[in-house]
Amino acid sequence: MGKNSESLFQRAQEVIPGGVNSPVRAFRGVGGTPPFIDMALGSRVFDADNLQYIDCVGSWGPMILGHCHRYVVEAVKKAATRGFSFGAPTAAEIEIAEMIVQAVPSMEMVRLVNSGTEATMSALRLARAATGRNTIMKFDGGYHGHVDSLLVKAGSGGATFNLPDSAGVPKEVTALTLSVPYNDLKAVREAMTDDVAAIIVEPVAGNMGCIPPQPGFLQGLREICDEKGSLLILDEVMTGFRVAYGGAQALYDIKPDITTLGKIIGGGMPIGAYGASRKLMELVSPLGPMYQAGTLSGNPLAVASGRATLSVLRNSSIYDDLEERTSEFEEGVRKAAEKHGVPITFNRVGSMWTLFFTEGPVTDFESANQSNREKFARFFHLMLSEGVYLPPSQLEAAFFSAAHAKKDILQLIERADRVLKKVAWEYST
Ligand code: KE4
Repeated sequence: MGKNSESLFQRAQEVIPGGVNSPVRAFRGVGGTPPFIDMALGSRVFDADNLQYIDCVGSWGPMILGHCHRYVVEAVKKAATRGFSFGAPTAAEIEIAEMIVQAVPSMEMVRLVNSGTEATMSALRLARAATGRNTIMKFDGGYHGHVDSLLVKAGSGGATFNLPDSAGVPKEVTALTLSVPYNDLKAVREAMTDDVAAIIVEPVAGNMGCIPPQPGFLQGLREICDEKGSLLILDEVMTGFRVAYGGAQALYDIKPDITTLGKIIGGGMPIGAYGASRKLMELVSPLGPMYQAGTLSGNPLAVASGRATLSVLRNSSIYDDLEERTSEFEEGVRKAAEKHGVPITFNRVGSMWTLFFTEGPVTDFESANQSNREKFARFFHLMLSEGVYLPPSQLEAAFFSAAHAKKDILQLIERADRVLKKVAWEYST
C-alpha cells in the first residue's frame, strides 16, 4: 500500500478503534492496510497516494449514480447555502417522502431516520407495538445494522470477524431473537412460535455475500406471517432502489408489512427510513404510543442528496443499463474462472454481486462459509494492485453504478482474467 495510506492508518489507529469508523473498513477480512480515500469521481476512487481504482464498493451501496454526480452535487451545494439543519419540518422532507411512497406502494407513510440501523431498530419496535409480541425471527448471516436484538448470528462484519454475536448485548435481549437458515422455509415453520412479532429478512441477502431468495421463499414467509399473525419486515436498506426502483419487493412481487430503507435514498449522505401502511404508522409518535425520534432526521442536505438521486433514477434506463453491464461482467468472470480452472460461484441480482471461491451453490450462510477466504483475500489484493477496489470481505456484496461504463467493465474482465490466472497457478503448485 502507498506510504501515505500506511502513515495515515498508523495515525488513525491512535485515536479511532482499529483506525476506522466502521469495522469492515479495516481490512481485517483480507489483511493488509486499507487505502485512505482522498476523492472519488464517477466509477473511480483515488487514494492518499493518488492511486486510482475502479470502485466496486460504492460506499456499500449508496453510490448507484457513481461518485459526485453533477446533479446531486449541485442539489447539496444549493441546500447548504440555505442552512444545514433546523430541527423543524421542511417542504423537502414531504417531497422525498412522496417520492418514496410512490415508488414503494406498500409504504403509505414513511419516517426518515439517520441510518439503516435506526430504521431496523424502529421497525422492530413498531412490529412489537403493533402485535404486543416480543420475539423476532431473523436469518443466519442476515445483517440489519448493529441493533442489539439483531446481533445474533449476524452477517457483514460480525461474520467476517467470526463474531456473529456481540459482547455487551444482554442474553435477556437475544433470548427474544430466533435465527434460522436463509432460504429454508421448513426451518422457519419449525421455529415459529405464537409470540413472533415479526420476521425480518433481507429480500436479497447482501451481508453474507450476495444470495438471492430461492423461488417461493419470500412468498412462503408472507404466508407463514399471515398464518401466525406476525408481521413481515423487508429490510431493503441495501436492495431498496438498488435492484429496482421499487426495490426487491417490486422485483419479486412481495408485499411486506414494514419496509426499511437507507443507503441510496440518501445518495451517500447519512439517512435511513422505515414505512408501512397508514394504520401501522399511526402507532408512531406523535400520533401513537410508539416513540422514535432524531435530531437530524430529515436533514436538509441528506434529503437534497436523496431527492436528487431518486429523481435521476426515476423514469431512467439506469436499471436496464446496470443489468446489461453487470451480466456482461458476470459472463466474463465465469469464462475466465473456467478457462483457468478456478472453482467459483458467482451470485448476482442486478448490479449487486459476489464472487465466492467455492464450487457452490451458495444459498445460505453455511454454504457461503464454505468459501476459501484465503483464496478470496489473495484475489482481493491482486485485484487491488490491478486498480480494482472490491469489498474487503468474502461475505459482502459488490456493486456497480451508472458511471461504470462499458470500458470499465471490459477493463474489469481483463484484470480479473489476469488475476484468476495467477490465483490458479499459485493454488495449483
Ligand atoms: P447502517 O446502520 O450501516 O446505515 O445500515 C445497517 C444495514 C441495515 N440493513 C442492511 C441490509 C444493511 O446492509 C446494512 C448495512 N450494510 C453494511 C454493508 N454490509 C454497511 C457497511 C458497514 O457496516 O460499514
